[in-house]
Amino acid sequence: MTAIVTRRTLLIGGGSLLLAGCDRISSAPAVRNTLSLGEKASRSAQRWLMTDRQALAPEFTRAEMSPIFRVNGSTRPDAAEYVRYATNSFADWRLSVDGLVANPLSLSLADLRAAPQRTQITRHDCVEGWSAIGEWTGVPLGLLLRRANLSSRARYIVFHCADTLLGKPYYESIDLVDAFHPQTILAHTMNRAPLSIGHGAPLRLRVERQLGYKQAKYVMRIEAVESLNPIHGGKGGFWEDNHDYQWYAGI
Ligand SMILES: Nc1nc2c(c(=O)[nH]1)N[C@H]1C(S)=C(S)[C@@H](COP(=O)(O)O)O[C@H]1N2
Ligand SMILES: [Mo]
Repeated sequence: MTAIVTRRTLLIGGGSLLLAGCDRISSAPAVRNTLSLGEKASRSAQRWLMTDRQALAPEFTRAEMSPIFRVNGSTRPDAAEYVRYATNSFADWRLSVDGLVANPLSLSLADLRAAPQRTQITRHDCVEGWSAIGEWTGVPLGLLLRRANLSSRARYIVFHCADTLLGKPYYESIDLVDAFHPQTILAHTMNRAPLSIGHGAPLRLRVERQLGYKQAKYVMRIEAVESLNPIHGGKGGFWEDNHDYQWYAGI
């Protein structure tokens, strides 16, 4: 089940393929006053897309992929457990899916590769001011949550990572709208090769409607929770707790 859905597909009949940076342009009064009827219509379509949490992030072609996709943040976790898994090419590694689920899961990389997959070419935007387009393949998170039989009490999904930054564990969280978004995947493959350690091996989150720091690398455990308050600093993520970054980092 490899599905590549592009924004173009979504917009067939809508007439607009120009989606980037429109807000900035349209806020200038001179420009706003000269918009034609057609442009106004496409602008409202864009606005709808930008506010609709179900909307897809733009997808790109292989020709548009960045020749270099840099690594950022942790690039080689030094926790003993992680080093042991890495030394053995992650053969003994397991992803645990637990918390508010009726059927907790413990999945190997082979299990994850045997599940239905999604491949998407998307743009990663880091708050530090760089972007890169890469191709990601992995398992839709929603599929795992369904298999785990998520409780109706669950409100957030937390990603616990193998690394620490500034001596504190890296973690991230998203709500259920993003968790079940079709482009939210747990990627084990990047640019058609197994995820490298620099980019988060063996498994990382791709939550394409949000900024780079939400894309948790080195995911070891996925926990369904009712509240984020009891977890680490309580704000839902490493950067949210330690640097006042927004929890919802919509692009
Ligand atoms: N576990 C973990 N995940 C992380 C980070 C990190 O330091 N540790 N850095 C984040 C930031 S700020 C960015 S921009 C991206 C970088 O991903 P890349 O190294 O694949 O470019 O990972 C995000 N996920
Ligand atoms: Mo980032």
